[in-house]
Amino acid sequence: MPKDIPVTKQVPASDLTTCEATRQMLEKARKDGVVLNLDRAVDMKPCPIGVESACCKHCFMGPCRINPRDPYKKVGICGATIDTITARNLARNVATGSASHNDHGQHILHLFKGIIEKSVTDFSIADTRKLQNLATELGIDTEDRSVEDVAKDLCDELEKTFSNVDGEMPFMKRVPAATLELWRKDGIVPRGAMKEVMEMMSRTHIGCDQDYNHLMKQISRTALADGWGGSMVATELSDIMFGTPSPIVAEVNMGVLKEDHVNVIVHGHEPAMFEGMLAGVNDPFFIQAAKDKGAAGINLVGMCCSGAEMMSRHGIPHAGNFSSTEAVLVTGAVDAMVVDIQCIKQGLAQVAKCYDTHLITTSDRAHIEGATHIQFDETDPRTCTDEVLIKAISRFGSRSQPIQIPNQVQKGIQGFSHEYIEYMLGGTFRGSYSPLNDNIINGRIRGVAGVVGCTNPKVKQDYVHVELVRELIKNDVLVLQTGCSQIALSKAGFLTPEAAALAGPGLSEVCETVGMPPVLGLGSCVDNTRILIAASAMVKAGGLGNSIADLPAAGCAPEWMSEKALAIGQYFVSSGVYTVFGVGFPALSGTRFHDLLFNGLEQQGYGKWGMAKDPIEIARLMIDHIDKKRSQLGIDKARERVLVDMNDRRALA
Ligand code: NFS
Ligand code: SF4
Repeated sequence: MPKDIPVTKQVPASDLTTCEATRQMLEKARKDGVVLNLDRAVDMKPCPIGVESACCKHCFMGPCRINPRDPYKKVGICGATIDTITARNLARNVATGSASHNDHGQHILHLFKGIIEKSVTDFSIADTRKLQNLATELGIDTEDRSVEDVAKDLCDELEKTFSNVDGEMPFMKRVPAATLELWRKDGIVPRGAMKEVMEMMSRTHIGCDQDYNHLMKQISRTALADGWGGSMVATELSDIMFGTPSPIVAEVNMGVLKEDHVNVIVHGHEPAMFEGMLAGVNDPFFIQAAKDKGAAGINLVGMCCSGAEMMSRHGIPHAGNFSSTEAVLVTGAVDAMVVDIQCIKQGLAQVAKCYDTHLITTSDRAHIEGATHIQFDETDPRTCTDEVLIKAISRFGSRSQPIQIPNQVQKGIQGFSHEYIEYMLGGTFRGSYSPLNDNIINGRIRGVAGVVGCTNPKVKQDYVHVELVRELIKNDVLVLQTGCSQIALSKAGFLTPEAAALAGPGLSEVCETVGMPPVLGLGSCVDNTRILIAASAMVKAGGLGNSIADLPAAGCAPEWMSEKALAIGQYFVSSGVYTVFGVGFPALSGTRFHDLLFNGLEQQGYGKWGMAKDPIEIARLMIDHIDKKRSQLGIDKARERVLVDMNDRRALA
């Protein structure tokens, strides 16, 4: 086994993660002489100026560094102030995040087009009802027309999400009127995603846009082009092609690996290759081939976001979130890990080599040195997926590594799409958010929180996610989840109806009546758009104000790390949601730009940013905001009554 580079200092594994399976694998890796991301993070000393975003590398006169303790004393060589420098840095982060989601969305649209044009024959349209509904919503005529004709028009309409250079993106039709009005007034309605990202990059070139207030507008527009643009296209079309999720039981954590099976992990973000793999592993030819090598079968497992999607749609087991992707290979039980795009650590190549696992890249946008590349082509998916299976089965037949699979595994209910939530609350014929609004107005539910995003080895894995959500539901806040956060809470057992016992009296009463968990898993990070749609539906259902900014709601990415997370955070803020980030925030506090993000935007009618590291403190910020919105709506008294009721009832009992 090749030895990895040694780390200079080591801390107890239990200080780095609260995930028991990951802890065990980290310890095994250390014994094996293999260095994982969690240990590399201990070894890395981030630059203190960079962490505050107080440096600029936008031209080669610099890099220019500003003293974080006295940020207005000096400017860059070109004269750029700390506000310009931080705004430009955030702008480029948001542009990258938005580009990632829009690239994904455009790919999904391309696949959809391939199905309509019949160049793609291995995939089809699974949810024609959703297709019709979406087309109607976007003003496309559906009456007496074939599915193909409607789909073709829908395709042309959604194409504008990416290619428009003026006008408004198609999904602006979904935005509550008052929210859209504000965007129009401020000139931040997104036109087309390619236009917004390109303009963001050009405006942040040296000597271009150097007014942080003006830059802020394009930051918002670029982020909105993600949430109400490419991400929303990705979610909606993925549902139409692969099925709209509804509740399904799935198993989560490394215990889903099976020693006597060929284990194939798919880790990434685009559902097409994973769907292709699913077809491949069900092929009797490969099942027999696996049996011929002595395996009991083929075990297909997901990780990260496409894993979260496959879990939501098909109940495919999920092995863990971002910080566990290297650790899972330490089990020795993974015969192949197949990846596509985003959040695939380059470090996987070295760990895979140490444990004789096939690491296979499949996207022409993401090769990794040391991995095997097998191109996935949606017009011919089996060429790729068959080759992956051949490699995995043959690796099973010649396994040389000792196998150690942590026995952690947790069942949970996944797959709460916006459509299902509407149906669950209102029933088939009058699906509606009114019952949710009613329960918020009468105070049983205090408010709604979106808790989403990554894990980041700067903080103990899963700890902030779990303790934050525990505190929120205890205080009657209904939690909606996506991405790696959802996996953290799934592992901790919160996505079960029994978790209602951990909720406050009002929320647990609602959960018991409806039969739902207090924490609803909505899918991948791209599926954060389901939260936007739910928020819009809440506004439209009435009684909670006119815009998203009026809702008693808040968002959080407690262990964020990616630029996508910044784009998501910004589109929530620009849509009207108070959004708290844990870990830290790349803007120097005490500067005017920081004040704009954390204060000024709210005064302009938007949401705003918040930051805190401690989960209880984050919960406090979110709950205070929810209570502030309740009192602005005049519904704070109702909640006081509910609580008195509960106390009275307890006193009687
Ligand atoms: Ni979201 Fe998914 Fe996870 Fe973070 Fe990465 S996998 S898209 S970016 S790390 S939640
Ligand atoms: Fe320095 Fe200005 Fe160049 Fe940035 S753009 S590196 S602040 S001179």
